[in-house]
Amino acid sequence: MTENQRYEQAKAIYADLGVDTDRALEELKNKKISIHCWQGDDGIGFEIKDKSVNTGIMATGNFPGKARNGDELRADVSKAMEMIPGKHKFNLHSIYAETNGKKVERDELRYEYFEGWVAWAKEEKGIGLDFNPTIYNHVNMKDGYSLSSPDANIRNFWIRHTKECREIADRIGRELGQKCVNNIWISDGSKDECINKAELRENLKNSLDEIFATAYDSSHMVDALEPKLFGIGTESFVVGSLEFYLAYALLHHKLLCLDMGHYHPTELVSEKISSLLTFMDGILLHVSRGVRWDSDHVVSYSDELQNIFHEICRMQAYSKVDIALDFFDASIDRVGAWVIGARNTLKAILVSLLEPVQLLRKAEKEGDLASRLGYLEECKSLPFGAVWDRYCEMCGVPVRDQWISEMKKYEKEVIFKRS
Ligand code: RNT
Ligand code: ZN
Repeated sequence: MTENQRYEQAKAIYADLGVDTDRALEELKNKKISIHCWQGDDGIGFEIKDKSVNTGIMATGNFPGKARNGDELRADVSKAMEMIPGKHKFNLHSIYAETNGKKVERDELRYEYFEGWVAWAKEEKGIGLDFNPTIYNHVNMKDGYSLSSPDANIRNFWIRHTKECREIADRIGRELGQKCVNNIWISDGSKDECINKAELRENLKNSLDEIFATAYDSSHMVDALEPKLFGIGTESFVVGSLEFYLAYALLHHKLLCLDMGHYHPTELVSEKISSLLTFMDGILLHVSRGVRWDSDHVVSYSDELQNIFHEICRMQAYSKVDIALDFFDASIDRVGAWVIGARNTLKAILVSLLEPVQLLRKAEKEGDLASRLGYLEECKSLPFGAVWDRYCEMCGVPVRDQWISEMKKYEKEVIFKRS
């Protein structure tokens, strides 16, 4: 049976439930996900520095051949994009500045160091870029604190850095003619009990007020704030908690960034979406996978991933949600990691668009709850694979597992040749 015949069969089955698969595929084409640069080199970046320090996050694993410069990283992600259907965005951290061998401090970054990225984004037929200040792995994380530090010099250093990053993000957004999301995440916190929580939070609030004093046009640059429950070395206390940033974002109309790996193991991001969107202008999703205490495994096609997109789709809220990937696995082929996480995310978005929401809503409104559960369960074995395969074929990317041999070829020809 051809791909097309499989698709036609699936289309008829969905049509019986009132779902138009052609329309779902058209809608999927407009959904952009932001592919994160930091999977390509384990989050190291290109900074020239005297001293390496580790604070906040850490990638583990020794898979050979990680990208060592802009050209290699661009080549690798371009390869990954050949295996991911659709046109997307690329998410840069400020440490991916290309300074041409010059040592540039984090509070001295300028747009010009990102021109190579902007030129590449234009070449890659109109992909967008997102941005992030890099507030970790730095000597100025004094005692583990940055924007919340009790030391005003430390705070000011990071305020300057973050203000510059907003400026750079705005310029990138204007150059590319599309929105650039600037997401702020800091690792400030404490390994053990902290008795000074309120003062640290007051400091962070004041730093953010200073950072956001400059207003930008939201069609080019939008700010997001990313909370976290705990991290490596901040097991007992994190300054930028959910409640802290939720309150700040609500008061100041910022995006709240929900990372799937930043909550208690049984606390689900999918459960938060309808509450937050009742009050907020929008949210940024960091699509990730928590495993026990760790937050950043390659995204798999899980119930939670699917439920997140079902929630968004049922609320018709896709226009209010920016979708970004966030994981880093240094133990497997990094191009493969990107492809797996991105394809799973897009697959989950597609399945959300294929849900017979009308039928479900009708059953619920009429109090016919066995039918509601019945449809929900039957949906789990509908032939969405045939629709997904058709989409990959339409977009000219490998169908099903065919991308794996392409990845292996790239490993042999490029990745393993890097010393
Ligand atoms: C860390 C946060 C954050 C980072 C990136 C690199 O826990 O999730 O989003 O992963 O900024
Ligand atoms: Zn994140």
